[in-house]
Amino acid sequence: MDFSVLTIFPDMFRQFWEYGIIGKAIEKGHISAETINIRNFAQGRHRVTDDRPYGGGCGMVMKPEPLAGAIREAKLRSPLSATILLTPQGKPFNQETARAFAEQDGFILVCGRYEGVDERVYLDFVDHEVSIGDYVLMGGELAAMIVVEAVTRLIPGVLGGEDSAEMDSFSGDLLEHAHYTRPPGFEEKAVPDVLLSGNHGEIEKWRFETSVVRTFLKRPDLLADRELTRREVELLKQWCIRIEKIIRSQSGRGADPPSGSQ
Ligand code: 6GU
Repeated sequence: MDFSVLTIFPDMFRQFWEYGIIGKAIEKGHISAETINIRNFAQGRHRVTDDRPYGGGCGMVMKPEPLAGAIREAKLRSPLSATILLTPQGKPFNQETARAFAEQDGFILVCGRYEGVDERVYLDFVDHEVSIGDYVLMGGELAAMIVVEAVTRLIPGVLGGEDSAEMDSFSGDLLEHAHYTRPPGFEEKAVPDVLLSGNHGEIEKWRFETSVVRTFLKRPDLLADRELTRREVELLKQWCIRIEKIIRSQSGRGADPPSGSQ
């Protein structure tokens, strides 16, 4: 997988490419990474990369020539890579996108800055627009790092444990189960007995249960948006029965709200 990042702030990526698992992935040849400075493709003594918008208004626009030059250079080096513009107007990036991206040859990640890039670059040089969420950043650099991380960890061999990527939050459309490590007691809170029991069947059951319940409590939308497995439905039913029992045993209790309140 080849990543080329096009940015006017290449220094932001220096540490990023060296850091932890990304650094190892480069060392082991799972990914290649290069940062191309858009400014190197700008003209004139000052190598200006932005200009005022036609039609007026505030903010600046990224000039088309330096961007086009940088993209052409990146494409020469990695002809099979798709060109992605990081922008809040893009398609929302999620785990499904990350999985699809992990199957590709490579990406040229164009980091926009200022109010945006000249429309002609977008029309002629960009294959996909990607956003990392519904909020506005000052540029695409952090978004590009997020895409690189999410995709790289899915490439076979990048993570240590064979199944560590598979077991993560979202891989199975459920949030991950609760985790504990030593010490067994921490500030009066103990590790659940089942995890110390050595009973792998019971541990798996407990993990599945915490996984489904957490998903229900924290991200009910993840359950509502897909077909549940029989096991998941069964588990939620059991919880419903338990909750109903509590409600029934308590229904005679509790003060009525004051009259007039909603
Ligand atoms: Cl990809 N870029 C910028 N500038 N802002 C964003 C974004 C990207 N995704 C969400 N907000």
